[in-house]
Amino acid sequence: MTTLPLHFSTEVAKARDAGTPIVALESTIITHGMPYPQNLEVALQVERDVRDAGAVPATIAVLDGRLHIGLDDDQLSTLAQASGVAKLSRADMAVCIASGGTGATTVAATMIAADLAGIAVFATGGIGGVHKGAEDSFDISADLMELAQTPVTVVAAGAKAILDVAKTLEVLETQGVPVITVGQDSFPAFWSASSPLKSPLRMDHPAEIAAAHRTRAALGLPGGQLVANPIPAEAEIPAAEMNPVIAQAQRDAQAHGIVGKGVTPYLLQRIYELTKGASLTANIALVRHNARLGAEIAISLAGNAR
Ligand code: PSU
Ligand code: MN
Repeated sequence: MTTLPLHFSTEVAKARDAGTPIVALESTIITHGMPYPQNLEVALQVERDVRDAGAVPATIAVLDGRLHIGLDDDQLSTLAQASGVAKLSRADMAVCIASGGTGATTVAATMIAADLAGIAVFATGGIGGVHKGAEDSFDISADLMELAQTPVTVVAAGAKAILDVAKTLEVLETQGVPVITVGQDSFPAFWSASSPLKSPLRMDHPAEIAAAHRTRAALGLPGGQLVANPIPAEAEIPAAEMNPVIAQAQRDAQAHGIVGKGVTPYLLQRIYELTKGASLTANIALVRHNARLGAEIAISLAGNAR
């Protein structure tokens, strides 16, 4: 396995010993997604949601050069208030750890860490993907290639709707990533429950998703799967309302010359301002919903039912 020391929280270490199902959680959402103190409140709430559903949460981050699998409340609180925290994807992790830095893990980096720790399920808000205008910028998130090579099931409310979602689905298909939408035929659009795009695959029960995860491994295929869990209807913002806001945020990003790693955090922040906070309320609802489904899948995987 790994020669890198992993630093487990007391709770996660106990769960590993007891064989309790564990759900990984990312930390970029805390440091690059929401303002303090809401980010801390949400991080703690999402952890409680995983526990209430019968699993143990493992929030992942690099603190002072140590890769942590599970953070205690003090560590979460410190991270939520820290400034200048690096945003770590696959490309950045080794340098951050080697130089004793502190960084929050994106979907790609959280998958890598979860896999090192033997955690098969990870719940988050939305994955990164192909940005609009990628034909010029070449801006395609490393999250997509990670799904193709690291065997973790990622539960998200689809790809973030700030992206070119059709191109994102094309790249996932090219990379051989199963994209499984739960309970409906259309692929969800993050803040909105559905989109005009058809989901490549559909399953309706956590046990089926767990069976697909096991079967992928049995086939000897590398990589994970993307589980698209639509935001609950009562919490969604209809696409007709979101689309002009997303377009405005995109224009603002261009006008300010935002590129690279800065794009996703800028757009989410701008959309928060333009919707007067409504986007964040929806974001919180969908992350909590994904945490609960992640726990159910992890519980199914821990049992042996097929
Ligand atoms: N949620 C947020 N802000 C973010 C992200 C999520 O509120 O910045 C992150 C996720 O961690 C996702 C990443 O993996 O954006 C994708 O960024 P990029 O497109 O730079 O790969
Ligand atoms: Mn990018």
